[in-house]
Formats: sequence, structure tokens, C-alpha cells
Amino acid sequence: MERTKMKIVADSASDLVAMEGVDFACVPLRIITADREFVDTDALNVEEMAGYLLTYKGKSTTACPNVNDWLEAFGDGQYVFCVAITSNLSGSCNAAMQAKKEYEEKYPDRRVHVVDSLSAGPEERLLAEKLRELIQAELSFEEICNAITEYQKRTRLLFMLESMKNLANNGRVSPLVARAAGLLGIRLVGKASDQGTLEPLEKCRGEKKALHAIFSRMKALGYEGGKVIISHCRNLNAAEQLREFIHREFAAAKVVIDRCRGLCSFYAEMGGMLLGFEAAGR
Ligand code: X90
Repeated sequence: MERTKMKIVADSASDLVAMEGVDFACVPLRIITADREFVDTDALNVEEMAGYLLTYKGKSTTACPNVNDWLEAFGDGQYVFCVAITSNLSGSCNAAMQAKKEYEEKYPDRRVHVVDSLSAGPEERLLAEKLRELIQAELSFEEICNAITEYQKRTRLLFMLESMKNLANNGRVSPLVARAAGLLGIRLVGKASDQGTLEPLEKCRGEKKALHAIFSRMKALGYEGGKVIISHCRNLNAAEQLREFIHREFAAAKVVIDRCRGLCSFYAEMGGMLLGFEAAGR
């Protein structure tokens, strides 16, 4: 019997440009300034963009993929799993839902499942990587839908930000919250709320304190040595220190460090870090 064709499609807020061992496509978000537009594909030079944004003083914004972008990425996938950035901060997930509707109407024998990550970056990536595992285990479409819903109950996202200027300027956090992160030397530690919004937790003076805060928050949120993915925006040092904290207490923990792609770099800004992790399953 021919294996059913399954495909994973994630938006670029997942920081994923490619996935090995599975049919995969990424739909890019865009970063737009008065004189340039950056499409968040694997061809984007993220370093160059970050450098340009540092000196650029005008207005900047982002745009989510539209219905056609998602449809195109579905290709001819028979069973498609989408992972989208939180529907509470972006229209990406809505566009994916609309694309699902049109796709299933046009091809009655095909199915699409949209996962609203209620998060961004590395938590999206955790979800995509779990989907790959489930596909490789040759579960059915329905089984995978149920399993990913269960898995999502124990994935979490924490972040550390030095600036929330771009988040505030684009209406993704209140100016009041953003002001705290803008103070010199202050790192704001927060988490993705259950509603998929940014929830500030602590204002920390200096990075070292922020990293300690993150690690104790991880444990308070149920971390017991599961998989961790850290995405940083030009802050490898912080990511490596956090990995060290984790490994000191959980020697066998799988910790992946990677760079933010375009969308997350724009919002997390220089020095920012996001981490997705698995909490214990109980
Ligand atoms: O549709 C668009 O234009 C994209 C808007 C995205 C806005 C939010 C991006 C957040 C990126 C910042 C820190 C962690 C966020 C936690 C999410 C719940 C990363």
C-alpha cells in the first residue's frame, strides 16, 4: 500500500526554514519599512536585515501570509498539518484556516489540520517537530490531530527581551509593558499566556539575573528535563549560559540552540531570546 502523503507547513515565525525527513514548506511573513521589504524565507540574510534595522529610524511593520500563500504551500499534500503563530497577535492562523476551508472544498479527499500555536518561535518548532515524529510513526490523520492537541498542553514558551519597541509600535503589547523593557540594563522575562499573548513575569536587572529567573520559571512551569529549543537574536552567549543551567540539573536534557529568523528577530530585537520547552506530562 502506498504511504499517505503527509505534509507539514509552518509559517516563518517558527524560525524553521527546512525540515529533514518529511515533506515540509514554510510560508514567510514579511518585514516592511519605508524603503525595503524583507521576505522571511531561507534566502533572507537575517544579519543584514538586523544591521539595517539598527540604523533605520522610520516606521516599520510586518505582514502575515495570506490565504494564497498557505494554499500554495499545501502543494498537493493529501494530509497537511499547519503550524501558525498565535492567532491573538497575527492574522497568519486565520489565513491558514481559510486556506484549509478552500482546499478541502476543492479536494474532498484531502484534509488540513491547523494548529494555532498560541505562541511563536521555538514553541511552534516543538510542535512541528512533534508532528514529524507522529508522521514518521505512521499514525493516521485523526490520530496525529489528537496527539498534537495533547502534546500542545505541555509545551510552553518563555522569552527574555531587552526592547519591546517594535512590539509596542505595532500594537502587539501595551506601551506600558514596553516601557519597562526599554529601561537601560533591564531584561523583561515573560511567557506566552494561555490566550497566546505576551505576559510579562519579571523585570530583571542584568542578563545573569534574567537567566536565573528564566530557569526557575521553567521549573515552576513544570520543566523536568524535556526537550528545549532556544532561539536567540544575536545572543548566543545567553543561550549557551541557559543551556549550561539546564544541563547542570538535567544532564540528559536535549537542548537545541538556533538563531531567530526574520520575523522573530524583528520583534525579539537585538539580544532577545525565546525558548520553547516540554513540561512533564501529567
Ligand atoms: O501578522 C504579523 O504581522 C505578525 C505579528 C507578530 C507579532 C508578535 C511576534 C512575537 C515574536 C516575541 C516574543 C515572544 C512572543 C510570545 C507570543 C505569545 C516574538
